Amino acid sequence: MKRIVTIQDISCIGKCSLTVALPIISAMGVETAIVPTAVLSTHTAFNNFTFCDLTKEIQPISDHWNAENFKFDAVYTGYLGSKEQIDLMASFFDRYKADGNIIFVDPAMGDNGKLYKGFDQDFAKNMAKLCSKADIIVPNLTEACFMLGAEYKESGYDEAYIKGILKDLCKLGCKTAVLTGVSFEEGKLGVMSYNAKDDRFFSYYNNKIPKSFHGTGDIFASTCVGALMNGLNLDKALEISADYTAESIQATLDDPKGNWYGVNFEEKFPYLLKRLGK
Ligand code: PXL
Repeated sequence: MKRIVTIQDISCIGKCSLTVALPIISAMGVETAIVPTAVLSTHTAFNNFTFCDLTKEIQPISDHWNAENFKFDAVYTGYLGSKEQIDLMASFFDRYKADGNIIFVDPAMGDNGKLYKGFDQDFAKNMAKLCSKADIIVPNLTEACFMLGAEYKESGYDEAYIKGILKDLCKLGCKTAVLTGVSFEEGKLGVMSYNAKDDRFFSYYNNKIPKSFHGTGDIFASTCVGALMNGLNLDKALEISADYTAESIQATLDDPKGNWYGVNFEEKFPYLLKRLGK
């Protein structure tokens, strides 16, 4: 069985970060080790959330695992809380990078043109440095623009704008950049990727669901890691991840009791496993 490690916070209620990565990647048949970077009562879209920082645990956990000689087929980072945590992740990558494994960075820090509470431009620049060490990064357009110091366009952009951003992301040093939330056509939304070595773009779209939810970027990224660990190539992994995320959003809208703070991804596990041929 493949083993990955994912490093991000636990938002106890909110269906994001570790509370989606752990169930999704496990359900896909992959051992999922975790390093919780912080415990929050909810994600940061709620008011008055509690926050317990776990930065000081990260290095001791890594040291213990190293002494036990644990290896990982992928190292996947999501929401990180500080520059110090980013620096710790850079060392973590140096220690656990191996031939054939995947360093996967989701620079989760914003959406819709704005950074989440607690982040600033300086944090985005540090995240860009972490991306330089990755095999694959999966920012949305907001995160990409903050990392590059580029102009954010909500809509009305053309393919040249997106291709330029993807190339600039790869110039940071990562091998492949994936941009989520890309739309060139009214009613369509998808992803576009660029592999610098092969100088190759790939894109995939489905129908846009006119409502956005927290945690959907985490669902997309987790599914992508799980699909890659199931032996799919990145193009196929992106298709399945986009479709499963869209299915989960739609299931939430179809549920009269659907929550505002996260999507019904649990309901769509049978769909996800079917897409994997399981
Ligand atoms: O889904 C990204 C995310 C992860 N973790 C925390 C968040 C958010 C988004 O707001 O607040 C704590």
